[in-house]
Amino acid sequence: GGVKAYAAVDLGASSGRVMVGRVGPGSLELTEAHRFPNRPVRLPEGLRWDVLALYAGVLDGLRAAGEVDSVGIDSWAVDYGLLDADGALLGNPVHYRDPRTEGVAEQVWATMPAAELYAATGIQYAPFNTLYQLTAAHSTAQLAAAQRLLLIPDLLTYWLTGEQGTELTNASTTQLVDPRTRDWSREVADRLGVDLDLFAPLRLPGDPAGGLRPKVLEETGLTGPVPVTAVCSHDTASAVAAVPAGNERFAYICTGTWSLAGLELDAPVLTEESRAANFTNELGLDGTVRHLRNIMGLWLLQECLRAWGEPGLDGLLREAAEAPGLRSVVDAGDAAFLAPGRMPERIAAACRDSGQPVPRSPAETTRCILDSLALAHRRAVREAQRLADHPVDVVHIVGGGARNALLCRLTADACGLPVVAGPAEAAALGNVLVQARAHGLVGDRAGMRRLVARTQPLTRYEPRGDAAAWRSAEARLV
Ligand code: LFR
Repeated sequence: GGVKAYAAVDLGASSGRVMVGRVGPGSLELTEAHRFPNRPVRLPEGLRWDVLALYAGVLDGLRAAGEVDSVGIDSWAVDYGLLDADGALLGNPVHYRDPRTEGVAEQVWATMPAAELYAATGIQYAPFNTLYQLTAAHSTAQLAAAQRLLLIPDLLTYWLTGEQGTELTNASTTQLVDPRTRDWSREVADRLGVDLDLFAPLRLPGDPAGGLRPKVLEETGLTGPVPVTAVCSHDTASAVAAVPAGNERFAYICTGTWSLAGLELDAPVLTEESRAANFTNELGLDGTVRHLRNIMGLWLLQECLRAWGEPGLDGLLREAAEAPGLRSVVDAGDAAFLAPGRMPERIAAACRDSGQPVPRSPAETTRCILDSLALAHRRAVREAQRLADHPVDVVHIVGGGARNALLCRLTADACGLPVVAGPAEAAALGNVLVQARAHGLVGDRAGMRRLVARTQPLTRYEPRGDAAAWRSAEARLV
């Protein structure tokens, strides 16, 4: 008795899913109701998200999920849709990998230097931060016609419920929020000419976000009322909320298209050193801060697989595990790998340019990518501890990469720390748990984490002592 069902909509850069989490006293069970591709589209005007296909996927997923007690939505960060005065969407949301932001940051910094921007927002430089996207869009007809800006999860929530809001964890990735006040930074907006009236009022994870509209109930076959609950709508915030850590001495790596590696803190680290090391301070559940670095992540491998005609991953990983380790490494934090296309060639070029052997086969390239990711994980985990003066005893790997045993083992070796891998569906679990907590079913953050640790399968990897090899590989990159 007392078991409730929550639908978690979790949208990633390459696929979306609707999961159903069943939560009872001491129990937590996650099943997949529906999964659908997220295929960006190249239009003459640039790279766009097919957000109507995503919305259709959400509706299909809710129909497949059946009766639930609430719905929550999370997705990747920074991107948005614009609405006109009638509340209609103006064009397809621009993909964060669209090149429109090239060179824009320099323009912004001429008005507000990067150091001041970091001191005000705590957000690391990335070309795709919403702030730079809005600057790139400055004189477009679309922005001139826009009355409202909704971040992707807020846009889908609006279509489901008719209600508009801006969820805080995702809002922090716009680079327009002050992480100390957890409110908009008027200073940044005013100096850089961003109209904050574009944004709907802020809401917090756990806040009510309306109910499914009658037409949505009809389309999904659900019986109302079905409330929608604001969750940590930034997928990384949801994933960190579900990290099964037993105390605060942990680092996490959220692996998927990206690797987001860092710490959960009570307050932002806004030092110049932290900025220079390109660490961000994104807002999380209950006023926490994610002090982390964005690393290119499994995007490097996904793009290679696409170039190789999608060979089976399992066979490739088996061969990569046999290939010689740390032969060549590339800087997996380098924004040069951001754009899609020709990834095997770009990795080969990076090896050649740094005087290292060029990988000769898909297995060797795969090994080079995973060694490079592990090395980037090592650097991020070590630097975060130093910058935040916050020691860690264990590294938690969550997200899709938790299923990649070779990546987890190499990360344990590289960090010289035990790695606890899982859950792979951390974002969906964090989404479910915030809904469950809003409805009084689970306790505080520590209680949520205990529930994940007790109910989800986890794998532990002990580090093997080849620290010198990783140190010398690291030296090759600087
Ligand atoms: C991960 C993620 C990262 C963000 C990137 C772009 O899915 O949300 O946290 O930096 O996508 O939005």
